[in-house]
Amino acid sequence: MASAAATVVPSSSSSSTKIHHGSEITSIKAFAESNGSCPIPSTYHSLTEPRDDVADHLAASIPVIDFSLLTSNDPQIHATTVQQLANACSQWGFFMLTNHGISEKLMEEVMEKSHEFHNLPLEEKEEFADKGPLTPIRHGTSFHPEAEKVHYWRDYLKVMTLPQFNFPHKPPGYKELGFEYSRKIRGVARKLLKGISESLGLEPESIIKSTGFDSGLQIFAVNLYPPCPEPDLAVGLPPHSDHGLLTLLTQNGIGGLQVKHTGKWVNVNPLPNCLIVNTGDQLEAVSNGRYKSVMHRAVLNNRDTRISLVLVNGPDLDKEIGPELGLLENEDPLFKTMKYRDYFEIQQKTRFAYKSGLDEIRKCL
Ligand SMILES: O=C(O)CCC(=O)C(=O)O
Repeated sequence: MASAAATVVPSSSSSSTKIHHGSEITSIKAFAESNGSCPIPSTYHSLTEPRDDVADHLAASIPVIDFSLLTSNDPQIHATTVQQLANACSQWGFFMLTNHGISEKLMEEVMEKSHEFHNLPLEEKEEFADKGPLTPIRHGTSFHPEAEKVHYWRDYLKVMTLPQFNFPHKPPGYKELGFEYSRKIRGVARKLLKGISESLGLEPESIIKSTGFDSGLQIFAVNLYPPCPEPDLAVGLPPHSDHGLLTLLTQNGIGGLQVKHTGKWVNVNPLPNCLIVNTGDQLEAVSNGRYKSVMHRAVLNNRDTRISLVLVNGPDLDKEIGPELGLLENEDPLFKTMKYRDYFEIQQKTRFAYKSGLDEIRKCL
């Protein structure tokens, strides 16, 4: 199908001057609403591997971890669940977490307010325009439009919610809900990290202490993927891994997340009210490669707006992170030790370059 040029300004949009900045589209939501079912700009032809080339028979094998069993006082139940966690992290780097204790009501309310945020007029969101990776609150589109060859069909809000809490002051009530959700997610991530430490044969608090987790980073991302008239050409987010220790994700009931497993893409069909968890680059480094930071991507559809809430939980930005010493008694370190802040910067640059930031700290043995 023929494609429109990126510079086409949609005629039906009352705020068309805001949708574009120079030749760049500054909101894919606003653009999609005005573009209707017309062909998408060729600069959005960002899908490199077919979206339908998925191994659907593997979808039902995505591990499920019951959080209430992991935190059980019964030592046998706890130990069995720690073993399940070990298998999930080593074989998939990805699992669904049920019975996590965060209420469905809170999750729905945060989702609703997140949608309201993205629905604010563009002028209202201008004050949050992205000014760089460690800016506390940033709103933008794609990933880094000025630096990209191709763009991604996504608008985002990214907020640094830890170590200090930041959040947009609108729409009313969003900040309070964001705070509650951020802290609840952090609590779940902390308990998961204890289980993961144990699953590696370490003391439960080992990773929390060595990574400075209690003064660590949390980034709260709200991704919005509008319906795309040509979902076989564009992608919401290309294959990438996450920079932190653990990412906890939920979505608004619309599918699109795919995870790479044994070289194949697998659709993630979440169980009701679960959290989707993936291990990040820092956990791969800390575990000395036992728990791989898994590649995932977001594909699109032509009917529904998809929203995902993605909370990346990382170490203290000023902490030197490397393989846990307790794991190095009988093996060499596979990764160099590096400050998380420095790693984060490298990772942001290499993120979508079809290689992992981990390649930069992998040791050549
Ligand atoms: O929206 C999704 O399902 C994936 C989001 C993601 O991978 C990210 O924000 O890094």
